[in-house]
Amino acid sequence: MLKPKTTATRELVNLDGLWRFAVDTGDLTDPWASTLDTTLEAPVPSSYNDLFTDAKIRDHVGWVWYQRTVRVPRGWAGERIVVRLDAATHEGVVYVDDVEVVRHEGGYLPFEADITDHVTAGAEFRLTVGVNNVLTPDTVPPGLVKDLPDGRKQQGYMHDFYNYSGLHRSVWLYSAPATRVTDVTVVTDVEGTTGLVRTGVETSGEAEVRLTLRDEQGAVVATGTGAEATLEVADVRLWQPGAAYLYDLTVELVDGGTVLDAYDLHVGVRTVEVRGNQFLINGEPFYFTGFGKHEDIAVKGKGHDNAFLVHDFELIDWIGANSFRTSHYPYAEEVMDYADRHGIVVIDETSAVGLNSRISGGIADLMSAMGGGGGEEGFGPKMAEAHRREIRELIARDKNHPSVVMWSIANEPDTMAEGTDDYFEPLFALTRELDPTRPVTFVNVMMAPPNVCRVSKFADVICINRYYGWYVDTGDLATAEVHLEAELRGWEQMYGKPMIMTEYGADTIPGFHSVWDQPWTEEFQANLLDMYHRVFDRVDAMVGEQVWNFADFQTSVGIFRVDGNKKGAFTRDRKPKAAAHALRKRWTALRDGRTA
Ligand code: BDP
Repeated sequence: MLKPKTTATRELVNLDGLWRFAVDTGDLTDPWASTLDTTLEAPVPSSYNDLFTDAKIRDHVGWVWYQRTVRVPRGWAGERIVVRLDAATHEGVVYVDDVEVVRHEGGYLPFEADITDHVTAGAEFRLTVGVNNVLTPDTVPPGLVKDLPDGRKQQGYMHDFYNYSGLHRSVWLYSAPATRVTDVTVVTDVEGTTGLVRTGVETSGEAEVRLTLRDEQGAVVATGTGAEATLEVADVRLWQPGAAYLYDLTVELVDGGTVLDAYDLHVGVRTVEVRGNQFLINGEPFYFTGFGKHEDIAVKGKGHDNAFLVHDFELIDWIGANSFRTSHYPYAEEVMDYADRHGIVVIDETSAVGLNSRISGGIADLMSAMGGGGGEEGFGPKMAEAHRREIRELIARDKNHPSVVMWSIANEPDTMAEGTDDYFEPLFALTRELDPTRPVTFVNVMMAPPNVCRVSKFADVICINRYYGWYVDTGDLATAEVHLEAELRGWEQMYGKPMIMTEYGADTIPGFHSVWDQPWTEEFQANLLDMYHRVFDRVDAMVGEQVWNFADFQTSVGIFRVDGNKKGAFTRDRKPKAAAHALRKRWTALRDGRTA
């Protein structure tokens, strides 16, 4: 799915700002049919949960409504007019005046509707968006709504981050010609010093496809024609981790000398390959350093914020990291574009998190209460359908990002139970069919070691999350070290594939200190990470380390969490803990080819 852009033939209006906002407690009839009866306003983009002081809004389960008036630019007569939402978490419905124009499930991926027939250039219309935050046994991620005795509803879920809701990303109105580019797929390869840029272009009508590739100075380096083409770039400059280089591809639809539509996109020429127990980028072994992240900040929750975007990438650079995983859902497209421009490598993950009934007592109870899909009985057909949709839409959105080097189709699902291999095998096949160029993985949970996990055999790279020294062997780093090394060697022997530790870490309260290995102290976090690094350095198949987490983040309440998860190397407001300085020492040395 193409990102909306201003081009020679397309115009774009951003609809962010303060919208009228109302919580649907059952007393609203057709909230789209007239001006919302409310005094509340909510910013877009932002989660709504932490904006207001009213707990009923924060904990609301169900629909909320956003509304604003939009004027269609008067110059758009004769153009197709499209409304595009970058995300509505978890389900969105859009009305133009009284007409429903699109409905979409999945909280972290974009959707749009052609509204040309419902609006007039130069005139205003009422844009109303409903957002539903309910998670059920059939949604991805799954959850369960409980009816409490006092009549309230409570959303339960299995994942360890707060169920922030709302319009988390931008809303756009754009114009495009009737005959237009509807999709572009770019796959790159390298032969000697020549870069190959293979393009596939889909259109909404008949027209000649013309392609022009320019370098960063604007010089044309290759041209081509046709729906399928291969552009050859002599003396190609590769997109490299830490040294991004982006060419500009312009796709034009031409009819008798007239340019009907033009669409521009960045192209990074690079290759990705798994060979033996190595992960190769541009034919060179690559070692991932970095984090599992979250989209999570104070007040805005999961609302996209460009200041935090820039600051987070600055801190990633400061600490010497080269990568992150979009744990546990697709991130805003601005993030992916920024990673492309700055040479940061991304493991791109779907929102399939919490497909596991076995983590912690409360969660197991919740899941057994759920029954059916996602529960102990296995992963139901409706969940599989939602999961397939998540994979399809993620790849459709992110396939052209050079920063994305691998797809992760789930985080810590149950892969121990019978039938989980039957559930996952077709999902791996689907991912490979949609994108034969990138390795595919999922992230394995601690309860499914090598001889137990039924799904790792499908993965190109073994990605595991381990908490030796924290959830097990708590505070005993010597024992943790023995257990960790034994397990890694088990994986290495059984699979012979490259391995990435996609999560390891310890909750840490900044300002807590000790001379002993005391969990929750800054020293303990640093010592625990250090112990993992010693082990990684001894195991050949290790190709990466991503600490859990980049920063502290909000979770649902529970006795395991103190105002959220505190495993960040940085606090929620991005102040470094002692571990951040220790990581910086190791990762800048690795980056610069020194020993720490
Ligand atoms: C893993 C999950 C992650 C949690 C982390 C933790 O993948 O989302 O936040 O553990 O417990 O199970 O901190």
